[in-house]
Amino acid sequence: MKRTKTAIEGMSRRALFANTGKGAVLAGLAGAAAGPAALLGVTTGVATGGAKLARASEGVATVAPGQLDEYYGIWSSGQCGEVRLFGVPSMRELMRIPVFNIDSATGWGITNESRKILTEGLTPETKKFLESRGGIWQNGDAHHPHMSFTDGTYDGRYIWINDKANTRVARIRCDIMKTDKIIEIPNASDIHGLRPQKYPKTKYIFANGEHRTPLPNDGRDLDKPENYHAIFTALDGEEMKVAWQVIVDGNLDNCDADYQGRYAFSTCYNSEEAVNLEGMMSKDTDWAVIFDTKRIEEGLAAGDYTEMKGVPVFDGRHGSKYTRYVPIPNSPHGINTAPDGHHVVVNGKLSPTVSVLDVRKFADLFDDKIQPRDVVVAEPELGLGPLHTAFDGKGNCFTTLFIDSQVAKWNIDKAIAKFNGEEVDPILEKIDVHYQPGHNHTSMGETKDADGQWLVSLNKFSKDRFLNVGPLKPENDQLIHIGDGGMTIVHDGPTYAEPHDCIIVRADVLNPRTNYADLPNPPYQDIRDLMASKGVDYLSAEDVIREGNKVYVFMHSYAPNFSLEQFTVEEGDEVTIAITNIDDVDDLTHGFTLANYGMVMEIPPQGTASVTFTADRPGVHWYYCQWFCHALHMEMRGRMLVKPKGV
Ligand code: K7E
Ligand code: CUA
Repeated sequence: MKRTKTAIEGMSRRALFANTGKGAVLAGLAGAAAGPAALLGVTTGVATGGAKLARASEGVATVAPGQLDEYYGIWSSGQCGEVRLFGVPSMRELMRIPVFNIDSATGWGITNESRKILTEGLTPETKKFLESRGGIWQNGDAHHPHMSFTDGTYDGRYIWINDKANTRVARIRCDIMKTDKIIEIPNASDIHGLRPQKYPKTKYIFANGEHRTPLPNDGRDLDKPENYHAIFTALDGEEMKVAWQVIVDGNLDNCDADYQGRYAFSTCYNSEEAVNLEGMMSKDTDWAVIFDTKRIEEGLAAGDYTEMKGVPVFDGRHGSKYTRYVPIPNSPHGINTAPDGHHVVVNGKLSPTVSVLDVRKFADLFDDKIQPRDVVVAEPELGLGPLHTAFDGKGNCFTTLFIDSQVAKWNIDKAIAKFNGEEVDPILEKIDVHYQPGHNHTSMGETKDADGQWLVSLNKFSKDRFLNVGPLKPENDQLIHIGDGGMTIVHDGPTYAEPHDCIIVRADVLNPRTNYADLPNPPYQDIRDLMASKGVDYLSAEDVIREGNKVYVFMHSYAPNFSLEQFTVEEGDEVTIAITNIDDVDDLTHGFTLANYGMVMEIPPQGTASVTFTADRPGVHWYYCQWFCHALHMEMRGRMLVKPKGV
């Protein structure tokens, strides 16, 4: 294959050095071959004398074909409603996990198993609302994917993610990398910020209800914004049930938790409680609100709450013993706990500052021994539009500056020293990113195991960075090396709408299965139970069972065959088709697509999948396998014959 010369290839070594701004780009890295940097094979001709690594300003970095990445990147997808798995540092997209979206490949939203997950956690009101709308939400807006913790670091069990569009929280089980639970959060309106408890083992998932609405939102107080409220939710991540909620002042934005297992905290904007832009920006300060989970649990035991839609709801507005409000300059957005376990960075958004809180002062604040602003230990000015902060585990922070299109690297200790009057500049370095960054993430950076290797900047705009694809452009996720020697962009990664957030997890933390054999709590338990109740063995099924106007079609598949080449039903029958994939070869997924009936499912190795529909179209309908599985994959098909009524 002909290889195109990259820009760097055509550049002399000297020019490359000169181009980087930091003379040390290649120097100092030759010894790094043993670290993750060694994976950075380079597609350019710029050799680095034995070391496999080259870092060049906006260079090309790949993990060589056949080599595995050192980290999983777990990406949200915004209004696409799914989760995506990336390899880091290659930035290869590895997989997509349907969550709140309808997925044409796997039949998510179409199969019985996925529809159960998509419907069972909805409130009765929403179920009723959706009755005439297909029964499930057709969209979601997934922002914040976060993994379960044990002792302050990822434990590889679950990923939770919010749906801002339809007020839900979903959970992905990491053994099969599929969504297994979705619940709607009652009383709240639009879940935005989401974080799991970090210590000792994730129990609560904290979820911010962003928008303020009347409580209950049933038509009362329509135009009385003074009666609107935002609500904070703690849900039990294991049970996937709401544990308790807290009504707060202002709009809740993002949240995080401490490393001690006691406090959670959220940024609040719109302390003005206005309903338009002008009103929301009229004051100079908003706040961070701190929740004391221990006090709340005591309040729960003491019955100090109101029950709303079956959930204990606490009043956490100003003056409550369950919360404290820390004034923060204008409209803070991201809130991030540092791996040192003590510092929390609140990102100013409309203020050029970030505010650093010290969790060790929170107990005194709740005991009213100090004032709210006394928990602020630093407030460095970083640049325009600070949105989110990531950490290297060495006391340094990386804050995205949306308006400046930069990432600022700064040091917490220096920021504290400056706050205490010393003449120091906490800013260590700034780098241009392309363009307008939102979230950013470091490798393991949201855990106590932050390793300071990689930073991903999720940029909202790509503008001219890629071939023009029309008015709608991709976002641009840039990979930045942050080891010793300064920050260097090594990869541009276009992404489709709109990954707000990601986490970067060491590969050894996740160990997904390769098939569904003997899977605990399988999603197909219901359909296998149903088969068993009719005396059918799912492994050898080739049965058509009629019960009144219900028809059950049970098959198994093995490349390149379905066990039934055809079956006949009558117009108007309610048909359930269930298929078990008995192939036990790695990576051998079958599919089932029923043409012109809108039915599709993924049939995973040694798993079972099912769909139910009404056969209201007479005629011959081919079904086929949509996953390339065999040289005779095209031939893997059969016919559903639908007899017209009365024939
Ligand atoms: Cu877009 Cu985390 Cu929803 Cu910030 S959030 S940018
Ligand atoms: Cu089975 Cu294609």
